[in-house]
Amino acid sequence: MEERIYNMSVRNIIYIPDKRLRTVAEPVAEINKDIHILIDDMFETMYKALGFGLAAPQIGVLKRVIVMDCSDEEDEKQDPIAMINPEITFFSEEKRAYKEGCLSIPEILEEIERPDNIRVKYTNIDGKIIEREADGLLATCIQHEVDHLNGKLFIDYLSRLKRDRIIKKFQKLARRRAG
Ligand code: GNR
Ligand code: NI
Repeated sequence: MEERIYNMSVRNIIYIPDKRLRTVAEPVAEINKDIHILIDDMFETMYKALGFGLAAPQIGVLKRVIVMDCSDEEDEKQDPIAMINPEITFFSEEKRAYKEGCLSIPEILEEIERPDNIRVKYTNIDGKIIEREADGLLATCIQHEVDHLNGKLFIDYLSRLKRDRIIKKFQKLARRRAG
């Protein structure tokens, strides 16, 4: 087996209204070196941006891959989790609200209510199928990231008025960037 050393790189995060954030991502068919490089780069990008999670479409890669680290600053250790082809197999009736943000919608924070407890099935970086439970912030993060793979964003849970205001603001910013 070929082993090569490479440097992880921070990739560019894309913002709304980029259409790639509204596209359903493709399942990963084979876990190969390209997927490992993608995941390493996603962690590097997420940690640099100080996010709790990142989905591949946010760096313009339309594949069903997400990374997360919901450990808080007081935790001694990091808790990096990568999921390939994640599927949520159970949602609790009980809900919980968190102030959510998204690296693709900078500086917008809104309280969003979601199921508090979930089960998620996914393939890990070693190609093993894992099924686990999650609650609290991790459950929220997994739901937020899986939504990205389906072209869904947290602002879709807001009232239409609020959502349209946010979209307009970012359309204006994009026009200004394009000159
Ligand atoms: O950094 C992020 N914070 C966050 C806060 C509450 C619920 C979900 C998240 S995920 C987000 C990073 C991001 O945009 N992931 O897609
Ligand atoms: Ni996000």
